[in-house]
Amino acid sequence: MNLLDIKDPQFLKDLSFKELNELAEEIRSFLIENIAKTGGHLASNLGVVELTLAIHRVFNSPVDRIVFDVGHQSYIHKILTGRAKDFKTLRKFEGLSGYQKRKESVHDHWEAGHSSTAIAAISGFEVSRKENGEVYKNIAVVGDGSLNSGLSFEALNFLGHSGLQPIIVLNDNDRSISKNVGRLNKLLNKMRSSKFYAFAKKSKRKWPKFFYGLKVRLANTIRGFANNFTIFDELGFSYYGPIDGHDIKALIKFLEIAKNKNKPIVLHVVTTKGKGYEHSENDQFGTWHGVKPFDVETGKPITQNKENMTSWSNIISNYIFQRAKLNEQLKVIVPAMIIGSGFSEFQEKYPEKIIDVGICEAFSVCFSAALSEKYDVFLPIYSSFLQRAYDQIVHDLTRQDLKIVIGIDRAGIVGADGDTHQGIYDIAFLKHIPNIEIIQPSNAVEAWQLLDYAFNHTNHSVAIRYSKNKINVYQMEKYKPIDKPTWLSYDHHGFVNLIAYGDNFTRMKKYIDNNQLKINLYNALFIKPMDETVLKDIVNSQLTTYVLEDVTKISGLGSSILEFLSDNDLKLDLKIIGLPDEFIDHGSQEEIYKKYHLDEESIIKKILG
Ligand SMILES: Cc1ncc(C[n+]2csc(CCOP(=O)(O)OP(=O)(O)O)c2C)c(N)n1
Repeated sequence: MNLLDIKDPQFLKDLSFKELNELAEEIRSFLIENIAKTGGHLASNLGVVELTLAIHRVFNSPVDRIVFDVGHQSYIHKILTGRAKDFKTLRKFEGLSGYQKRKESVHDHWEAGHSSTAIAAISGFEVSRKENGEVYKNIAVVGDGSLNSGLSFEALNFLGHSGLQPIIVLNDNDRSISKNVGRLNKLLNKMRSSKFYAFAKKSKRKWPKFFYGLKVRLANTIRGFANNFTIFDELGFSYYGPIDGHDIKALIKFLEIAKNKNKPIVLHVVTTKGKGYEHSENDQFGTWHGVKPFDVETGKPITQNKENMTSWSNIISNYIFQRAKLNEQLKVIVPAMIIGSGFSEFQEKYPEKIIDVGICEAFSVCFSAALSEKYDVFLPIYSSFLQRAYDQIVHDLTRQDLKIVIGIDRAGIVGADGDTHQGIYDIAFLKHIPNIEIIQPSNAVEAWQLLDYAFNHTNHSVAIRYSKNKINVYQMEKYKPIDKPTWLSYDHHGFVNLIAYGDNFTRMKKYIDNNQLKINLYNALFIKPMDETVLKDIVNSQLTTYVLEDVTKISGLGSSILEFLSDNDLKLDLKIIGLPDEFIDHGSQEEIYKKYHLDEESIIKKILG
């Protein structure tokens, strides 16, 4: 069938099991072919093809509400709800989002991008459904990795005693991005290999629906007598599973049982992440979770890394690697992003010095704060995921003036993941908290200088920001120790000043140098505290001064300078160039910069007129 012709999932009701299986294979080929061109979350989607088909066969979307946790595995749902034709634009500027999006379709009732919100979301839907006397089903599809988070557990705790009828489909592939971690994972492993799974598999024989339901109930009762209740039973759910997540027939049977129950249900579905494409199915590390465009034959990325360029994450993890060689008391705490944060090699070399806590950002900060009593702690975490841990930064870390170094990765505009992942709020939500410093290098040498500062020259916690961009490894600069808040100045005999930090400083310096523009430049290595000596020089110059930042303009470095002027009764013609008070959609960094006039040409036009 032509997937591009699909308008809505109704047609699935008329397909035979054979046709459903054929459709599953067509969808797999479509996903591989398209994601090879656009990039995207390949492995997670290949794992839920049959599951998504079965859900849409049994339930009636959009009346029934299907919420995919994170939403990164909702591509099949998009295909079945009439969006296959837009896949060429997946994750591109003004194109199809990589997650569920309400403005895209009436079949998307909830939006995410961060994990572990789906069960909480359907909790809200369930209460309003019940109180408004409506008849429909709320289904949350949640991965085993996302189940680890406190937010998922808070929702399970609520729903289990609520008298509501949510259906939670636990998509258990034994993986988060990398190998899943923790005791819950062990528990699921045990359940996955239990006899009950064999029962589900054996049940391929034709059973009338009534007998089938009876058989399941009987098995559950026996399980209860044997005192073999699962954690979900204990939490107040009726648990069914494990179910073979690639057996459409078994899935449909169990989903129908779930649909007809008026109780909270957990369906434990076992899937293979990356199923049906050799490279992703055999992936042991998680490199196929989210991919850049690749060659379908070889599995190799289409664009190779430029020579001498590497990611900021690698620069930072390399420093920590060197530090670990000398420091017995170093611990790296990672909330589920070992690969993305550049710590795979570190984990191989120093397994005892690194702890992956799973998708538990709030826990990671509280835990690190307590560890800091005896250890030097480095906590790499993406800017947008750190949002989850705001209270732990205030309440547990800085209020007690404990010291860790937080590596804020993916700071600034991140591109294809869009509004849920933009790293544009961390300065705003950190800078007003006492006892934490915020720094950002603009090249590899500064990264080492600033990390040395963070570990050796301050007693407070430090957040070091770095972006998703690639940078030059061998930028030849002399290492100069930094032992206090420092801004670097570049006097170009200009009639105007520009203050920037991080990659924005680097690109503007390059542009200004190449075009020999008369703009004095300042590299604000410290966003908080600021270098007040250089700042006073800037005020004394009385030249119009621009501050450039690719974060929200509200409460960035620019507004700190305005506060400094106000506190010290100083006057300066200061203008802030940054992002407006709105969520920033997906698109390449260049496209987003252009849209918000943050590209080099627009900035210079603004400054020089
Ligand atoms: C709060 C938060 N932290 C980290 C991530 C990054 N992330 C996206 S998907 C994912 C793994 C999810 O694993 P699982 O729920 O098992 O889904 P799977 O992809 O294996 O189907 C992670 C860590 C995120 N989206 N949100």
